[in-house]
Amino acid sequence: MTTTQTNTAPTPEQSMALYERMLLIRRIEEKLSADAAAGRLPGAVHLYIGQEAVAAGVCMQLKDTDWITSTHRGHGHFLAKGGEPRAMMAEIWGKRTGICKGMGGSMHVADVSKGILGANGIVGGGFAISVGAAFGAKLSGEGRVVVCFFGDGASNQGVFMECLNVSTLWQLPVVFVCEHNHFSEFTRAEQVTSGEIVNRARAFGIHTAVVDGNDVEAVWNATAEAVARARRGEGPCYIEAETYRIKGHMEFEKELLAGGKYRELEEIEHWRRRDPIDRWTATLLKTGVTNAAALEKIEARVSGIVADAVAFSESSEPADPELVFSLMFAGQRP
Ligand SMILES: Cc1ncc(C[n+]2csc(CCOP(=O)(O)OP(=O)(O)O)c2C)c(N)n1
Repeated sequence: MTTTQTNTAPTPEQSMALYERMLLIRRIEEKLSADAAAGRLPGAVHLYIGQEAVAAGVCMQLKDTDWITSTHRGHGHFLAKGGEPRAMMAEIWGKRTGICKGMGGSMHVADVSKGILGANGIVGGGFAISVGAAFGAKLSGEGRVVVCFFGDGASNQGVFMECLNVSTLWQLPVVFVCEHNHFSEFTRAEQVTSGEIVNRARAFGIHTAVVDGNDVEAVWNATAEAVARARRGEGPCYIEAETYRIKGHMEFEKELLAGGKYRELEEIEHWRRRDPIDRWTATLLKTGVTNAAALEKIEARVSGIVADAVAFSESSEPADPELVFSLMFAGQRP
């Protein structure tokens, strides 16, 4: 493992921004979870609760002009990169004011204007997109960096190796961020993944870092170094963030499993005690960066943003099915 040597600790302002972004992701997803439980939500959602430190710690090191590719578990990446909560909420609810006009839903939230090249229902679908984008970034010479988020399960797709290979060969400005949350759907990582994933990147001589993905400062620091290297033209980096998915693989998991189970409650409780937001709150209070009153204000502000996103979505019209003919068939009726 290569560790960060430079002092990249977040300033008090950055520390509070990291906190607020994580809280926004959490509160929006808690609302989605409640709506799903009440049977109100159209379609499936894969929630990111417990993994917020990865999206926030990585994306808040990026510029608006940098790009990210995301996964089927993409709400956190979208919001952390500056995507609009209103537009995401409306998209998930299938409304025409959604960021993809309600045609994509939860697994396809994208906003190219913010550098969010898209969530993706294809596991491992972001690898080649990010490497292609990084090739474009290198050719344009504007100093743009691309981050590719993926899960431990996705690391078993062959395209991962192809992308490690070509991005190293061509020294592309891409940072591969593996969110090792220990599961692929209902299967434990050790049942489908051999060896350590980081070794796959090491085999190509790529700069690597393995961090506690529930420690937002550790993620932030590792990303600072990876992004700086990529911007300097030193090629790809790989960050592995160990974290845990607190919610099910998807909402409605219980119905799908029909009484079966693939993990113990004790394990979930163990990880709840390592909650990234609680840990960061404790650090901020202990170091005097914040106090209870300031945190309450942030909570109120975030609640307001969530309520506004919900109201916006509720008052929006459903998606226009006719759009299928212009968006999916490029102007031609099949
Ligand atoms: C190419 C492809 N194969 C299989 C699936 C079904 N599938 C959806 S999510 C998932 C697990 C992915 O695990 P991981 O990459 O670790 O992400 P996590 O769900 O843990 O965030 C699978 C197998 C899919 N969507 N796409």
